[in-house]
Amino acid sequence: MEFALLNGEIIDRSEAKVDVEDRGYQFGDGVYEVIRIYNGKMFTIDEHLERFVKSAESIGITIPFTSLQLSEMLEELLIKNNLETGNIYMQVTRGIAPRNHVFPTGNVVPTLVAYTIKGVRPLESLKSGVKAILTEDIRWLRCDIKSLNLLGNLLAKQKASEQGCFEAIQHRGDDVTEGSSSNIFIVKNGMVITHESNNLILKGITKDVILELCIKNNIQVQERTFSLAELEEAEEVFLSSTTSEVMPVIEIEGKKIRAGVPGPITQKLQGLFEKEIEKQCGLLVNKVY
Ligand code: PSZ
Repeated sequence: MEFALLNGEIIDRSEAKVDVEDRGYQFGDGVYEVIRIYNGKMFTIDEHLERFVKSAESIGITIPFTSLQLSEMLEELLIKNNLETGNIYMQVTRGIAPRNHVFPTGNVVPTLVAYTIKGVRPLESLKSGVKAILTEDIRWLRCDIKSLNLLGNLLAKQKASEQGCFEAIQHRGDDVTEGSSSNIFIVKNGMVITHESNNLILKGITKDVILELCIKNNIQVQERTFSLAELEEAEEVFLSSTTSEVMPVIEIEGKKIRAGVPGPITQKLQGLFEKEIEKQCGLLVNKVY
């Protein structure tokens, strides 16, 4: 049997149902996290919980559990579901109330759900890289909140998928922001460059791990806005996310980057990232490097 977490209780996954008037269902009025599991252990769990609480607070939702309680419940869920490699999906909504744009008053309790998904590392793509398209970033101006409202992201990803590509790199006019579900990095004159973490992008946890790895390993790094022209002229391009880790981008809009092979700095960071996983979660069986 598979289990899910619903409002603090671990129950049969098939019994975990939400009300039609849950505000997450009707308005996307909630926030979420995806946490990567390697060897049955949660990678960067503190960072994910911190961002979860922060996202919730930023829309006025108070999660009715402490971070410690959350991590203990997730730990129990992992064990009960016997998850070795995969993800935990967790979301909290403002709760169940008669449909009204105005926030409900009174004792409406947030709905908190978590469940697990089995999934291996995308080793083939990590080795050979992926293709991307470009698309105008049509999303709202609070992309720093990990909101359930993902229509802008979905439309971008769908467009990429229809063109046989893995990711859509979004830009606001001339400025590259982020992927539909990833952060974007370029290498220029040996320097790693990625958009600063402000309201226009999600402050990726993988991004922050990569930035720290750069600093510790004397790879020059800059958090700043970069242009479409800089993207086009980049020596290397890669993207990052919880499930994609450090993913080489080898082609954008049909134009190959570096003759279509992952670059040396990207590969170095992939190796360092695997070491970081092993530090937190134990030895990996299948590796890129
Ligand atoms: O399973 C998947 O495809 C996942 S799991 C997490 C993501 C995709 N993406 C998170 C994300 C995002 O949605 C946007 C818009 N920007 C950046 C990221 C990367 O964030 P982290 O590194 O925290 O996963």
